[in-house]
Amino acid sequence: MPKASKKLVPRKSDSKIDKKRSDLAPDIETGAQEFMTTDQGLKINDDQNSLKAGERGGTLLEDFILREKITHFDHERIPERIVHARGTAAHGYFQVYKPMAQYTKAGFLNDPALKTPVFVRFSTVAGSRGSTDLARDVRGFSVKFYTEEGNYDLVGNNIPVFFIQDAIKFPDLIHAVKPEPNNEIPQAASAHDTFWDFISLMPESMHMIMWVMSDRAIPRSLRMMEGFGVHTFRLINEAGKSVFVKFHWKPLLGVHSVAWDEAQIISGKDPDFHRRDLFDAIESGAFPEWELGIQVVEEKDEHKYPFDLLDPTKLIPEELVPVQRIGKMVLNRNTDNFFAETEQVAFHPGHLVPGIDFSNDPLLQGRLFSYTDTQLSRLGSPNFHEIPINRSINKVHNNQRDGHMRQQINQDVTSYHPNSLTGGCPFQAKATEGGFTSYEEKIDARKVRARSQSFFDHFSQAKLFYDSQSEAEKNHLTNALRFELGKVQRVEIRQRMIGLLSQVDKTLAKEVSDALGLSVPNKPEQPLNHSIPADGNPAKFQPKTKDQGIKSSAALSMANTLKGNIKSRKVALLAADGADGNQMELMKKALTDAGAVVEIIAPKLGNISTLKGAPAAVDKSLMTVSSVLYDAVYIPGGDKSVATLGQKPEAVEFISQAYKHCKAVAFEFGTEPLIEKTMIGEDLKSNKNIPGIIHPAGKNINLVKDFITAIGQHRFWEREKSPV
Ligand code: HDE
Repeated sequence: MPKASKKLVPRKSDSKIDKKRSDLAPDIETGAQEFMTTDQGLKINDDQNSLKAGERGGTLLEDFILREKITHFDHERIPERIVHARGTAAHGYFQVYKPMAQYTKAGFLNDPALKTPVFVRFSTVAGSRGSTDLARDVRGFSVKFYTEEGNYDLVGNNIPVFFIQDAIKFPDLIHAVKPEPNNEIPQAASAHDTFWDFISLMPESMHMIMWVMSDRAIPRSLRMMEGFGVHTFRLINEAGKSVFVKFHWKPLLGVHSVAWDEAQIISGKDPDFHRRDLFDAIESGAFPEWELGIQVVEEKDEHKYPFDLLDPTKLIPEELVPVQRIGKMVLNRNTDNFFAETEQVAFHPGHLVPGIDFSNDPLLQGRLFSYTDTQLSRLGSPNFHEIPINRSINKVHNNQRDGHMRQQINQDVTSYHPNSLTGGCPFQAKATEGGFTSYEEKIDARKVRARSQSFFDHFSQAKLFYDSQSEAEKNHLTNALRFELGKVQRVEIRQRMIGLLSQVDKTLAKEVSDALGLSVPNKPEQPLNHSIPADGNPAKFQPKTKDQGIKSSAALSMANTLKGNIKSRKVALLAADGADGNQMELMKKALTDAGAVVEIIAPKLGNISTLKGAPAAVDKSLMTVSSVLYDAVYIPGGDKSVATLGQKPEAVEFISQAYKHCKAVAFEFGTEPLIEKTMIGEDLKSNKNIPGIIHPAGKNINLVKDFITAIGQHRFWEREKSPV
């Protein structure tokens, strides 16, 4: 029998939140027991054989160990999230730069010395749990702040607006985008008839459509995307004064995306691309960081803008209200157990702390019902707040009792309030003691099912977004629409979409319609009859256009994002036996010193013998990777290596594809026989100075330095060739 050593499984963090959690957690969560036991703690002697009537006999019903194990296995799955099922998450902390007392009394936004623990879950919306990370989709960006005043959840997206204006339309939107009900096709994709049928009848979605057809919907990394609270919220200060606020997360690595062709290839080569990227970056110590930004609007200015602050299909242009960066979030610890943490975490926009409150955005108001409701069916019990990842670090005291899987053992005889038997405990807290009080908004209204006339400008901000894009971004957006609508089978849906697009931008509509073999209608069919109530007055539902005050907004284009930083960028070093070891080492060191991750890729695993220098260990073989998994490619010299790679179609394609996807590629003297076989070779014949292609025959070349600068530019979209 093996000797048991009673060693504790080390925990990766001793953060305050973990300490508080492990106080409450049963022993089993620490993994402290080394012997295998049943769920009742009985040590197991044989986990290899079930109990049988004789060695070759039937299995006995008596085998409680077998039954316990199989029963548990049979019930391992819980319903996946109805939306945002595919996700990944990490731990970290948030720290405010300076007290924000002027706007809010929230404790975690007032103490710069305080590191508030956070748990952040990123997700796609439409696909199932096992779907690809690189689907064209909105990304969820949910942050749970474990504050000393209770949990605060900021449950946002990487796009600042939404498809619809009222929560009552959410099930329709999601039914339309999910796989079609007859054959469950397609998975994690909006490019199908039911989605575009709905959208073509829903003009309020046009602003959001511009965003999801842009490259924002195919991020390079979860670490390189913005986050938005979407709705307008309120901040409330100690004196009870309220301001309106929009929340932003600004990534310190800048906002970057992949190409659509690349996204589709990644989905096959590595469907876990984003999940792996986040996990690897955190494991390697390249902790992702975002700054929290706020746009503040005084109550008196509520009606000052050409859009309604309560309309979730509108953003506040940063030129009108600048974003103040008020603090930083760092993700520094991966999950230990995906199910226990990422799957069981339960976010809810209604998890609030004093100093923050809701606005009347009708989409937000509907969400306030939905999230607890969904946790009840997903996690199966009103006690989901007791699951470790959902526990508040502030101790919970109330008269809620019992229910499925209750963990807390309440010892009081009272479970009601008021009581005298336990001295009135637990007590209500005054506002001055941290008790939550809702903002006393003045209301004097009729009870109506209606939408404000201020919500009916469906095209102006869609146009503002489109007009703010760079040429390359506009091309990508146009091609995304060509792709999506090209997959739509019914011509009338495509035609209706062209009608809607023509109200955003005539050139856009024309370019999309050309690729679809259609023409732009002179007067677009008004699809509004479908989107008004049965007794509604159609005149009231016509879109209205309002001047947005600005023609374009720099903040809306990724072309203006932070560039230059190559921290955690992945570079493929393509080599074979006989490669120049000195060049490899020099380049690898320079890139690694600048924070990049370099992987040596060769025809097979093991070591390659180099021309000069020590043998180099191969990280990946050409069979298992592809250039879409890297940000840049470098090819050292060495005749034998160059000749070997030249004979491998995978190597030639690797380089061509990196070039096609507009990435930085660098190669040394003597690599010409290989490069000539790639797409680069052909183009170099007419132009020696292709942007992002770094080679000794280029102008004033410092290969290492120029390669690093080029990687920092992310992509050279000007190299792109139109697919149509
Ligand atoms: Fe959600 N949403 N949502 N949503 N949402 C859910 O809650 C819902 C909306 C968002 O990482 C569900 O726990 C309604 C906008 C994120 O666990 C569900 C409406 C925004 C996540 C739900 C919306 C979001 C969810 C499914 C229209 C951006 C993932 C599982 C009124 C501001 C949270 C769950 C996570 C998840 C309902 C619209 C963001 C069903 C009814 C707008 C990031 O409750």
